[in-house]
Amino acid sequence: MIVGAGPAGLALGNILRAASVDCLVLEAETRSFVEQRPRAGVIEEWAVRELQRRGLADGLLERAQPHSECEFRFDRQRYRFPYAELTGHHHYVYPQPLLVTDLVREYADVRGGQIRFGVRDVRPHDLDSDRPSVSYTDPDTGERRLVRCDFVAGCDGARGVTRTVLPPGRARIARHDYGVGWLALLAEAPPSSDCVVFGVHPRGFAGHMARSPEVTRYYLQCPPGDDPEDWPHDRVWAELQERLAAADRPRLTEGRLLEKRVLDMHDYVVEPMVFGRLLLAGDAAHLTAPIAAKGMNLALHDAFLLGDALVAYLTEGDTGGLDGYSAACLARAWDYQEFSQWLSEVYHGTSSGDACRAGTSLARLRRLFTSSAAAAAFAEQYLGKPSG
Ligand code: RFL
Repeated sequence: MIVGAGPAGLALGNILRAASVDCLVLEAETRSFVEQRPRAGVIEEWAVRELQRRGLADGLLERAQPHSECEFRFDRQRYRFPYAELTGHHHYVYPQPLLVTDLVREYADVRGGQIRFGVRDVRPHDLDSDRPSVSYTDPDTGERRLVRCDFVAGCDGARGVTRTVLPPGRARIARHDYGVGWLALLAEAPPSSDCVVFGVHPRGFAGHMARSPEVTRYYLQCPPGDDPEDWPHDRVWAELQERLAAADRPRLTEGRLLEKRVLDMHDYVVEPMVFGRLLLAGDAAHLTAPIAAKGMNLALHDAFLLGDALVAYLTEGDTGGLDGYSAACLARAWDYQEFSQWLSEVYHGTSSGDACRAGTSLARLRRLFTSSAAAAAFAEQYLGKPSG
């Protein structure tokens, strides 16, 4: 049983179906909602290769743009960082709704996986037994249904139910608050640069990320808890123009704002990720603020490991993958969180109001362009670790 049809749950379902393992995905939202929910865009190359190896990357490879550089802007100057030249690897930009659409279609329409959309009040039961179950309210009849299974995969994201049923004392939830907010914007405007741009500015961080030839994601640092309504169109574009300004570049191409929400930047990690027959994966187990664009990549990493581990156990009785699942996922989750916290200081230090933080965060940034060792280390973490 898989709770949640995001990248983690759907990648997992596809891996199980490829091995003819029966599974049911329960999703609280409708199919069209999950296929349109805008979120991530940056996928690491190792994740693309893993999706490809599992027959899940046809749409992505056809439509995603490979990226090879990013750009930092500060003091109205531009600093290109050629990570592909340093590592031989790329980032791919493929909007999360497109990936989710591909994964739903492959799971439900091609591999014959069962999926119920719009379910209510999902409740896992008997997780400490060999035969757990999940109950839910059927959206068509309003009746409660109970499904028994071998395992429950909790892939229901940051606001899901599976993490909340952990008995007290069985899990440690570590949390880190960055003390900043990001206004996450989607603009109906073509990208204004051929690569991802990070604006490090005394007024706060700003980011530019292409999503498609017509749509661009922007971020503006703001106080946590800010009301998106306090950010009307003109104010948003004035701040973006200021924080992303570069002396040798034209102004950003402006456009209608399609999405505007404030994210309070925080991370958490649940340790361990396994409780009896409940296996957490993706944002349900660890949230990484989108500072380093890592969350969906981690969700896919968990799904690959969990899928292989469940297939090995259910088809051959091999417990090795399941035994090592939590530790292997947590090692990468912590590694990515450390990078996210490091990068956060680069982005937010200059606007912290603390002269020491401002000075050291700019020193961090300059080091990337003056030390080949620092550049190589950054490129490796920015692109993420290959699988394994
Ligand atoms: P998801 O995608 O949240 O999917 C969970 C699914 O579970 C459903 N659900 C339930 N279903 C049944 N019963 C319940 N009680 C349920 N409760 C919830 C939900 O409806 C949903 O369909 O989790 P998953 O699969 O773990 O995937 C995680 C990623 O979605 C997330 O980490 C990324 O979006 C984070 N992220 C980024 N990650 C990257 O790797 N690269 C990026 O460029 C990137 N950009 C971003 C991001 C996240 C953002 N936001 C909105 C926080 C940009 C933004 C703005």
